[in-house]
Amino acid sequence: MQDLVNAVADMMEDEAMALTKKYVEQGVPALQIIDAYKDALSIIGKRFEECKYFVPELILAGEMMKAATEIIKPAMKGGQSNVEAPTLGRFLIGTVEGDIHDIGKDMVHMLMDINGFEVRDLGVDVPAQRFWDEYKEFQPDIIGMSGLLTLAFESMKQVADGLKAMGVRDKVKVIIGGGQMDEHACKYIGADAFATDAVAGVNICKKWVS
Ligand code: B12
Repeated sequence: MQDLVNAVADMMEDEAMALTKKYVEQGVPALQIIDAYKDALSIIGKRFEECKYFVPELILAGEMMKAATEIIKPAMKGGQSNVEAPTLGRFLIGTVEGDIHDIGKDMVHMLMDINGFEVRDLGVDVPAQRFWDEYKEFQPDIIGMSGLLTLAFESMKQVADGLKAMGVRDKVKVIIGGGQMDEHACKYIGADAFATDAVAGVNICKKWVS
């Protein structure tokens, strides 16, 4: 799907949407289409670093990804809904304070929902206090924190430290995700696991509740 990767990376929005629709209609697996977008977003990120692209291009990239998700979503759900099915567990997710990137978070939300979790999504730029309040109210089995900026580490650590101070850290699993996350960050933040890929993250969560 190099044509789709190029269309997104070169900001050809109409062409990108038309190609996305075409591939969905041809029955190309949704995750494969998402991978093409991820490849394009890496190119865009690189062009941004090289000062060939600026914030408006990042914004357009975000909008294209969101519009594509809407096109892909029905194919992923396969016309089915989890509304009647028993839930695997409760999952609380949000993009942490200081960070407004939500494309990856929304993908995790969608995949957790499709896989049978009851999901509560707090949105973006979520202060630690909201995670703690929602923990008490929603009683999730797992808390997922998303963040793409390096500064997200501190916000994530604050949430995890607060859970410890509340005496509930051993009652809830914590998973972090986003392009910058690695083993080192996971240890520093005090999370149970990290994922740089939504499918891998969902699989970890499924293992925890099984
Ligand atoms: C699109 C984009 C934006 C858009 C976001 C639109 C939106 N609605 O999200 C906008 C324009 C708003 C934006 C703003 C900024 N951005 Co920006 N952005 C990007 C870009 C190009 C793509 C991000 C993306 O959506 N990727 C695709 C998704 C699918 O990938 P993902 O988020 O990693 O998610 C996957 C996994 O990580 C995982 N995952 C994610 N979250 C979670 C959570 C859990 C629990 C789990 C299990 C898994 C998981 O699953 C997802 C699917 O597989 C990246 C470059 C890049 N290649 O990442 C830069 C990038 C992240 N941005 C960057 C920067 C610097 C900024 C700005 C500071 C720019 C500025 N000067 O204003 C601002 C920051 C605003 C803020 N306070 O947050 C830097 C960050 C550098 C750093 N180390 O901190 C990057 C890396 C670009 C670069 N190379 O310099 N950005």
